[in-house]
Amino acid sequence: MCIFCKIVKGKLPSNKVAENDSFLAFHDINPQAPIHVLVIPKLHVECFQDTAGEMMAEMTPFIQKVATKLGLDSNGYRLITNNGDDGGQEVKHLHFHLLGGTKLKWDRMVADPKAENI
Ligand code: DGP
Repeated sequence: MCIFCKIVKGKLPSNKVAENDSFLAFHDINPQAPIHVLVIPKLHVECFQDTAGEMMAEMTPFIQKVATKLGLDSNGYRLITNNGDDGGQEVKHLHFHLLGGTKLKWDRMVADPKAENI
């Protein structure tokens, strides 16, 4: 069972922000911003590429409500999902990073973008 499935089942602790029957939001253990919350489906889905559109249709309003609950809706936030190894996904259970609480920087993704053909 993956780490996030253990959190869903209460076998690992988490600092919960919100949940419903299908989704859970909890604070990231290694925050990269003043507010850094992970939003996950309770059903195990490995990554965004494997995610059904119907799930995203339900997840979108949940994420929006979490952002509002955290007071991020007016000033803005960043929503990221890392997909697969090149995307830097460490936990193979779909999750969206919801980051905010300050003006976020937008740094380069690789050391030399031109050398990487992007
Ligand atoms: P990613 O690299 O996109 O797979 O991000 C995984 C995130 O999950 C990373 O920011 C740290 C967080 N994380 C890993 N293990 C735990 C945990 O046990 N509890 C919590 N709250 N967050 C975790």
